Amino acid sequence: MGELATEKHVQYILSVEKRKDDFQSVVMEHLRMNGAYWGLTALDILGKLNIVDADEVVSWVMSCQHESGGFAGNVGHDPHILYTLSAVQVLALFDKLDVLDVDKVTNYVVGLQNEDGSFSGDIWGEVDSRFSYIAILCLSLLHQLDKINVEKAVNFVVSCKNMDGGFGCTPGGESHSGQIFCCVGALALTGSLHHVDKDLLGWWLCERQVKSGGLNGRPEKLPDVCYSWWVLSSLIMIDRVHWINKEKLIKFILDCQDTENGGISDRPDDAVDVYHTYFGIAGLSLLEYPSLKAIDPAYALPVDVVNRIRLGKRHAI
Ligand code: GRG
Ligand code: ZN
Repeated sequence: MGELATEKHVQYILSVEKRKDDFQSVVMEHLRMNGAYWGLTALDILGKLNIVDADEVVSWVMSCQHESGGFAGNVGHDPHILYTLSAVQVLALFDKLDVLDVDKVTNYVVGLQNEDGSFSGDIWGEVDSRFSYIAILCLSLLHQLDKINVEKAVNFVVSCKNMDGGFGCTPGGESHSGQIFCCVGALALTGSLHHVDKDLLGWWLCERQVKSGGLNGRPEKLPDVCYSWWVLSSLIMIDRVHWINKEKLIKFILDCQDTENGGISDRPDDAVDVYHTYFGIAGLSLLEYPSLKAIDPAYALPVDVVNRIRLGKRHAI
């Protein structure tokens, strides 16, 4: 089995950050805040975050904030809860949460909660269990979870649960590993995992492993490196990760590397991108691959960053 091409991946991530005019960057321009979270968290797991100029990143992040308190995917774009979480996560990586006007960001997130406890993604109102997770994580990182109606938020997430043990994007929506991650994460962060049938969901999730060792997102679908995050983190949160074959999954992820130019793709021999590079490295971290920082499955941030934030709260009290 090959090894993780750490140095190549570091160079690849740095090159993606710098390239502003190629096709992928143009298409991804509105997602740049997400890209920053993926790339920078990957670098941190690899132990290489210090290569990046923190002040430059922090000032770019802050230039994406709106009057409403929410953050956009890039300068001049509209705010969305997705990018607001990525902005908070990036600041957390650099230990720079203190540059935030916490009340302003909190008010933006609080304002997106609906009467039934669900969350909209922005002023246009689309509702999705993804946004419940994002709101809960964002406020947890800011120690402001008590500002929303947590009980109603949890009830909405539970209402997205299906007979197969999985979760969908809204009540009645088909179970999908990405939504399962969000719902299980939201329940973990609010101390509500008793709502999950761990054996039933664990069974559904471990059936996502296919012959090649990779994981798919739903029955009958192709395996994809990003599910090494969505599925694996969910299995860890419900304590059933020993139900999959870890060695085979490690091999699948390593087989998706571009060992010449760096980066990881969704499947062996496909083109690499920063999203799959991050989720491949994060997946390997969850699998306890050597020399990687541990990542927290619910916060989707390195464990040392999460501990620093938790400790900060204890000092504040
Ligand atoms: C902080 C890690 C983190 C996440 C923030 C945005 C978000 C919260 C979660 C997204 C969860 C999600 C829905 C992930 C799935 C993404 C994905 C690969 C969708 C593809 O779905 P299909 O149907 O592909 O196109 P399949 O694999 O089913 O064929
Ligand atoms: Zn994918």
